[in-house]
Amino acid sequence: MVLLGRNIETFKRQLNMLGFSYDWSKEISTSDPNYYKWTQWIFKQLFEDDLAKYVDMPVNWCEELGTVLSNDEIINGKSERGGYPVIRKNLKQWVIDIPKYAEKLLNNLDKLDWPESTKEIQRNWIGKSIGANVDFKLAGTDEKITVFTTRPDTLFGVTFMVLSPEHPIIEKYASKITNINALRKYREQAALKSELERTDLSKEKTGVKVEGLEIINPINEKPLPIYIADYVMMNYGTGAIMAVPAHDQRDYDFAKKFNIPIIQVINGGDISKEAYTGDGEMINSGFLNGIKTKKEAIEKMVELLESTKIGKSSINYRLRDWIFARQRYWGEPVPVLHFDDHIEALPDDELPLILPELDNYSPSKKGEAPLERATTWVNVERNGKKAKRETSTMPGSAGSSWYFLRYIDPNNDKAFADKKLLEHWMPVDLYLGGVEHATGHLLYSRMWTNYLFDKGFVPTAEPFKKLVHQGMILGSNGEKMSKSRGNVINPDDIVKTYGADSLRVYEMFMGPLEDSKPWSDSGIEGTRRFLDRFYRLFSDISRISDKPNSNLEKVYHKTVKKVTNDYEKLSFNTAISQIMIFVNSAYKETLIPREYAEGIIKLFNPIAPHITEELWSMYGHDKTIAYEAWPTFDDEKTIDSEIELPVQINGKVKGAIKIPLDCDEEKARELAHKELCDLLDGKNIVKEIYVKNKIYNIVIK
Ligand code: ANZ
Repeated sequence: MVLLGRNIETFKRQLNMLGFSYDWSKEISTSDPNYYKWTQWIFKQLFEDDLAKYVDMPVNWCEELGTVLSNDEIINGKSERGGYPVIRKNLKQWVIDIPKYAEKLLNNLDKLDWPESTKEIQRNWIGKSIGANVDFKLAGTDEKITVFTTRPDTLFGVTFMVLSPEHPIIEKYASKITNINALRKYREQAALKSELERTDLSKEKTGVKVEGLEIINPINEKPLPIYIADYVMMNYGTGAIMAVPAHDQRDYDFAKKFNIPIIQVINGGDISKEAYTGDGEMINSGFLNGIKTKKEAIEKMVELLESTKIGKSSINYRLRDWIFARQRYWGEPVPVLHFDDHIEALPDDELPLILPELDNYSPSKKGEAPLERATTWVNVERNGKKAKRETSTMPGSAGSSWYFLRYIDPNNDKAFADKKLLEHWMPVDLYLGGVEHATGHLLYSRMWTNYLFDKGFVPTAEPFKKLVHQGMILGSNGEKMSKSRGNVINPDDIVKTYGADSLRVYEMFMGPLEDSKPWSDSGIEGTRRFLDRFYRLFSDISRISDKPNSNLEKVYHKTVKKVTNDYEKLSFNTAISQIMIFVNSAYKETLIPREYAEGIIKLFNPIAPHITEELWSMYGHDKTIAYEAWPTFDDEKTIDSEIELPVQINGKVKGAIKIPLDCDEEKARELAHKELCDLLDGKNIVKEIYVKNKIYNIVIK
């Protein structure tokens, strides 16, 4: 906690040093009991609505870190932190049923002013898939194995079934299976693989035939073999698939390897080489034969499946339960009690449930939560019944899923935020953050807000109306800044050498906000030189006059217009360029009207607050610029009366002429011919095209 406090102090000191005007009276900390009381309270609502559940499920387990990880904390099968191996393992876990919100999260995306690419990432992550569940009979039994398929139209092409190695049918029929040991061994091996490794399309297919069991294809009563293979996941669909090697590449690869027949049911492609996944006429498919589109064939088949009760249409989402527990000390305690036969949430008056102090905060290698050591805290009695507190804690994404609501009313001890205030402030108008949050924080906080909206606790379903991803400032070597790479720029050093405004202006001037761009020492030096030039110009009071200056009129109005519009678009680099243009023009003049000087100082204030405030006070003002009205411009005065018109010969630019705006054709021709008289001398002009204010083109033979 001491370390955390010191970190916060450093961050605050640096933010203040850089002149950010945060309202510190609204400061919150997700690790503060006054804050996490409400994280626990929201969890409690989710628990009581059956959206927070305690389930036995396969999880991503990282032995090295001694904890469970969520899918977005795993990169290429390794833990995001530290790069340690991650395996699948069954554990009792707290999860949030985010799939229940899949449809809402998907549909609401259309209403959001977010980068299209980020919406697409979320759509893919949610992964809605429309298909059918089809029941296959286990031969010689009453058992049914249900598969999920997006292609019920291919049912006549099924030549085997594949079960996930963890499918419960294996153990249920262990006594009938003659190679059960081989199956168990294969299952153990599969557990060592990450989901990504298992589903990688290009990997060599592996599997084992289930000897002793057979499945019946319900459409033609044909008996078919069953296999287990790790490319079928237990936690998607039903954990079992009908394999159609002719039209699914994974099944094709598998069938080739295990010498299983391949039956083509859609005409097209070359089945001797690879699966055919395109559209075509149905063949070898009984009543479907002759149908030419996938859509129609699926409809017909689903109709039959439903009327004969063999199957029914079904929707699946890739989105998984949000694993909501970590075997860590530093996290919000989960506010529940485990009794022998049930789980109960703590009553509201026992919130916040505060973390007990421990001698040793580190996780144990066996994956036991550190809180297991707090035996007096863990073991409690209620109405004479023994109960145990939950010892795993919430993940970091818990507190961050609703903090924007608490900013509105950070000290409220009756509710997480006052309803009237929520109505006034929500949704967040503009949210700035990295794209790496697309499938984590940005989905979790959407789910919590949608849920709180459904409960009537917040006025909007969606938390963030507009989203912008800022690019990263990279080290000067173009790599991500990190201690280990030795390319970190410390703001303290920069402020000491160049000043806070130099850092602010430089970062805004480096390029478009959304782009990642490398730090450059010469860049910050150049920025500092510009600030000196700006300061010299406007601090020379003898230059500031009450007389108008028609030479600066246009560039001033243009600057106010452009900077104002650019700020709205978050296009800070182009706004700064325009201010530079004004400064260059102003240096050419002996006198600058006070109105213009003050206007430019105000325009630059959001980016360079320190020097602009100082100049402002030099001009005799005693209140800060924050209380001033924003400068205005006159559109009429921004219009150029003279423009530069390119002149072309046969479509190639050969010169340019200065002409009045909206110049008539006759005058334009005269000037264009004069400009290019050498090139036109003795040439046969066949045509001339004048596009007003755009171009003058001469066609010669
Ligand atoms: C037969 C079939 C024929 C399939 C065909 C595809 C093409 P999406 O679109 O991602 O939802 N599948 C179903 N459950 C699975 C599981 N637990 N693990 C691995 N694969 C699974 O994919 C759905 C398709 O993926 C399903 O449709 C099923 O294969 C497979 F020409 O069924 B299909």
